[in-house]
Amino acid sequence: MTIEEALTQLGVSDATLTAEERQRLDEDGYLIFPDLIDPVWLKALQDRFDALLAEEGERAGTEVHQEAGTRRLSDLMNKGAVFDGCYTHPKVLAAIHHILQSDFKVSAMNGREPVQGGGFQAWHEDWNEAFFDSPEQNQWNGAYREPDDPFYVAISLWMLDDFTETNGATRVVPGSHRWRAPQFEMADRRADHPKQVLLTGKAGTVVVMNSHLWHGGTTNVSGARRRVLHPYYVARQFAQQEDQRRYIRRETYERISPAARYLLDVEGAY
Ligand SMILES: O=C(O)CCC(=O)C(=O)O
Repeated sequence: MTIEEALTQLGVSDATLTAEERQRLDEDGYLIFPDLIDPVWLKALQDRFDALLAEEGERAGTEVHQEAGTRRLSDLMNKGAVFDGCYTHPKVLAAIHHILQSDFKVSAMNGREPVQGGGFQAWHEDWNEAFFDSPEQNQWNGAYREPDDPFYVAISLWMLDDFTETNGATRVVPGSHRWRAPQFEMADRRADHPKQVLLTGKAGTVVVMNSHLWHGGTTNVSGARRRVLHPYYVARQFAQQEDQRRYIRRETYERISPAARYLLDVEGAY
């Protein structure tokens, strides 16, 4: 299978995105789809999110990582058929393909919920620069990326609650996917940026974002719930954040389509 065949089988065509939507991705580095999740599916996603938090307790999120001040979930592709339509959604996939312009796979699918007073993150992009402070130290995934290099990572943010001014909505700097990483440009990566935008939206909204865009969670001041799912993608030649072949369960493998198996890079696992 090729990525083009997988995308076609999952319902992506040249008409899936409008010219205006492609332009937003190119210029701003992100695209907002309001009401992408219908109310029945939204409720099912919320309920499963909460059931997993209750069931997994202290170990929730450990397949990838835990983060102080937040509740996190990981390995969601193996934790309910209700999540199958998230990482395989045609609009999301069309946008991810437009960003990456190459063969790609799912890197991980995590959940994140900042608790009251928590959730703040320094400006980062989701590449090696997120974790190391100098190009010499950048070893994660083996490729230091210059601004003119291809894009390697892209993510979608599935809002399961309203994202508001006060409950820890994600902030972004439009256009910054074409810049060097924030630690090379900002003295204080916790500071406000003059061009920053807060991604507010109603529950059911999905944002697709070039993960080289400067972004970060903000503090949940109000304490209102702010659950999000993060289906996250990487250019196919690189390692996944969560090794899908290691985690894929037989029941998941048997449930999902050949195209979804290709996206997870687990073909032939069973
Ligand atoms: O959930 C968010 O607001 C963004 C999370 C994020 O950027 C991260 O965990 O790296």
